[in-house]
Amino acid sequence: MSAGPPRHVVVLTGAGVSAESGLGTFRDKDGLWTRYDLEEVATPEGFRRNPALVCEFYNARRENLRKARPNEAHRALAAFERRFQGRFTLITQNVDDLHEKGGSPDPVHMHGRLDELRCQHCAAVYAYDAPIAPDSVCPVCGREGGQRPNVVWFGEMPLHMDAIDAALADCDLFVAIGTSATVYPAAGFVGRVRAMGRARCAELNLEPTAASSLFDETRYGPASEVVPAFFAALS
Ligand code: BV8
Repeated sequence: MSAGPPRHVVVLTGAGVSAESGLGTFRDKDGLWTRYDLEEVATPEGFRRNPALVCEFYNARRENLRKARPNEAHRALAAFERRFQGRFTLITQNVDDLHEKGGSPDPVHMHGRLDELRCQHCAAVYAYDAPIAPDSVCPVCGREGGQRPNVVWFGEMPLHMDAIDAALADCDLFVAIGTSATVYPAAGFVGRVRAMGRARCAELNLEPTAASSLFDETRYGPASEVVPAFFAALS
């Protein structure tokens, strides 16, 4: 690992980076998975069984997102990317648009996006911000029904994995922010980067996680504090 400034920084964010913007996390106290059964609202089987419940779950989260604003962590990541001379890849597990609203130009949404729909008839992916229902009509092919949130459910393949694999293989600094390291394949990224032996790994989180021992450096505290401090010292 080089002692100088990094050449290629890869950042992986999870729900904790958006917690201070008022969006719930998944596994904290009163997190989403403590109030909803993941199997019912975040699996293809759950959508087939009860599409109205899944539409309602995502409509409520999108309504919540409308009121949310990026926080200092989102802004610090975007500011670093603007001034950094090397390569910067921002991978997010989040389906919110707060990285974009905070100024990040091109986050890689490996679990999809809350503000997009996918038609199961013609596979079109399109932006939408109105509530959806099981009988919503596709604006591309015009067929009724079969419109689903463009998010990756459990048991489905995450998106952009080729680009993610290439970034993980090339980076010399890997930073995980606000993720409990519970959901794969994202939770396995730090192990893969360490096995390649070329990158320093840092974890910025509210508290230790299952993966903390795999990191060379860990900083605990709210993302809005630890993220600006970490990236200010980096450049
Ligand atoms: C896959 C999108 C394979 C939807 C999400 C059985 C069957 C099938 C698959 C599996 C199985 N068993 C295991 C698996 C694999 C499974 C998995 O990992 N399950 C877990 C539960 C064990 N993974 C999958 O299914 C993935 N796909 O494996 O496909 C495949 C192979 C070939 C072909 C086809 C398929 C897909 C996983 C994606 C699921 N979708 N979300 C939606 O959002 O509604 S996952 C969901 O959890 C979120 O997207 C989120 O990204 C993800 C991880 O959660 P975190 O972001 O880490 O959030 P969490 O609440 O857990 O933690 C928050 C952290 O922040 C905490 O540490 C907290 O301390 C910290 N924090 C809180 N406040 C702050 C803070 N930090 C800083 N500041 C603060 N203020």
